Amino acid sequence: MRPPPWKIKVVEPIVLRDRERRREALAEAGYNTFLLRSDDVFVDLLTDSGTSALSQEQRAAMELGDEAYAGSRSYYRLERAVHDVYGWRHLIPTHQGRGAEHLLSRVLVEPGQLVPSNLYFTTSREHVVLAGGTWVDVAVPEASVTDALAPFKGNIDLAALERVLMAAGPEGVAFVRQEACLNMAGGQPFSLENLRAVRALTRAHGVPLILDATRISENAVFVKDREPGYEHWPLQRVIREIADQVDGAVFSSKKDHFVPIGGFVAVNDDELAERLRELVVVYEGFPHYGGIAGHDMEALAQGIRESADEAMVRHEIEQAGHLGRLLQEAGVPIVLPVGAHAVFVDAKRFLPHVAQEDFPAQALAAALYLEGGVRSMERGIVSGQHGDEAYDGLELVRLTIPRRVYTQEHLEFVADTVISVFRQRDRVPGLRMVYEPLYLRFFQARFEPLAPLLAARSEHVAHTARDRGATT
Ligand code: PLI
Repeated sequence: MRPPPWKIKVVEPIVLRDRERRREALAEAGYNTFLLRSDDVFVDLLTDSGTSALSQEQRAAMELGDEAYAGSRSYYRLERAVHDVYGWRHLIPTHQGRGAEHLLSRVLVEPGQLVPSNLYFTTSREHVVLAGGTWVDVAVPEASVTDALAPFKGNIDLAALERVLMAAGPEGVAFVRQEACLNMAGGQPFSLENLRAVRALTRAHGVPLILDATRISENAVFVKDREPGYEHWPLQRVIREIADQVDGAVFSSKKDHFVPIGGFVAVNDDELAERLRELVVVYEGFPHYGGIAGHDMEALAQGIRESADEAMVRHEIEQAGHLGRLLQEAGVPIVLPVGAHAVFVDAKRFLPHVAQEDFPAQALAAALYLEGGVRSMERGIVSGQHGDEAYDGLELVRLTIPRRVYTQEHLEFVADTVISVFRQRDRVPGLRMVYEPLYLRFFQARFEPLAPLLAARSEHVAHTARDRGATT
C-alpha cells in the first residue's frame, strides 16, 4: 500500500480497555455497538460519517466563518465551491444528509408514489416512507451476491426500472434515486454508462433523477479505474460528468467532504429550489446556513475542493483494499470486490450456525468489540428490515474507515481481531432483541446473547453440552 498523502499534526489518545471491561461495556450497551461509549473503544470503525480528520486548510478556513444569520459570506463561499466542483445551480444547506433527504422527500413525494433506487439506505428510505411514498429496489441482482466479482454492483437494473416506470406512469413515481458507491451493498460504484442510461429512461418518462452523491468522489475513482475511456480524465472532470447527468443531489458532507457536520440538497430547477427554500426555514434554518454554523460552511467549502483531490480519495480506497486483502487471505468471507469506504464481512457465511432471525451480523459486531475493542456496524436484518416486511437480504458487518485517521498498523490490528474471532466463530451465538425502537431501530435497539459470547473454553463446552441435552 502506498503511504498516505498526509502526515499527522494533532493526535487523539486511544486506549484498549481490558477484556473484563469490554465485556461489561458490551452488556451496558445492550450488545449494540452504537450504544458503546467511545472511551471504551480502541479502533472505531463504526462509520466514516463525521469521523474524518480535518485538514490544516479546513481549520484555517474555519477562522473566517461569518456567523451572520442571513447573507453570510461563508454561504457564498460554499455556494461557489458547490458550483465549481459539481455545477448544480441551487444550493440548500442542511445540518446533515438526512436533513436534505427530509426536505427533498417532503417536496417531491406525494402519498402513494414510488421511489425506485439501487437498494436502500436507512434514512433515505425512512424519509420517503414518512412522506407517504414506497421504496422500490431496482438494484442489479449482483448487488446482493457478496462474492459476485462484478465491477459495478451499484448499477441500476435498467429493465427493472423501466418496468416500474411503465407500470406506475410519471405521476406514480416521485423520483428515481441512484446512490454513488452503494453503501448497503458494500460501497459499490455505478458506471457512467449505467447512470447515462438511467438518465435517458427518466427523461423519457418525465421523472426527476436524484443522485445520492454522498460518496461521489470514490465512485469517480472507480469509473476511472474500471470503465474504459476515463482513465486519463482528471478526477474533477469525472465528478463533474457524473453530476451533469442528474436533476439534483443530496449530500451527507460528513463523508467525502471531511467535515464533522453538514450536508445539502442541490438542484438545477428554479421552482424546485424555491419549494426547498420555503421548507428549509421550517426545519433547518435560514437558507444561508441551513442548520450549520458559518465556520462549518467554511470547512465544508474547503472540504468539497479537497474531495476532488485524487491522491486523497485513492488513499481511502486503498486502505479499504488493504484491510480486505488481509481478511481474504485468512479466508474470512467478505463482500467482493472491496468497495469504497469499508470492508463488509459476510456474517451469513462467517456464522453459518446463526439463523438470520437471531441477528448474526449484530452478534458478530459485538464479538469483534469484545475480542479487540474494535467497533463496527451491523448492516443486516436489524438495519434492513422495515416494518412487518420479511427480510432475507444481505447480512453484513461493516468495518468503516474514517478518512485520514488510522494508520496501516491500526488496520492490521483490526484484521488480527477479525481473524481471531473467525478462528473461534463457533463460540459466537445469536442474539435476541429486547428493545425495538419505532424508527431506524438499528441505532438504539438492545439485545441479549442466546448463550455466553466468546465464552471461556470450559464455559463454552458446558453450554454446548447443555444444548445437546447432556448433563455436565
Ligand atoms: O448521516 P447523515 O444524515 O449525514 O446522512 C445520511 C446518509 C445518506 N446517504 C448515504 C448514502 C449515507 O451513507 C448516509 C449516512 N451514512 C451513515 C451515517 C453511515 O454510517 O454510512
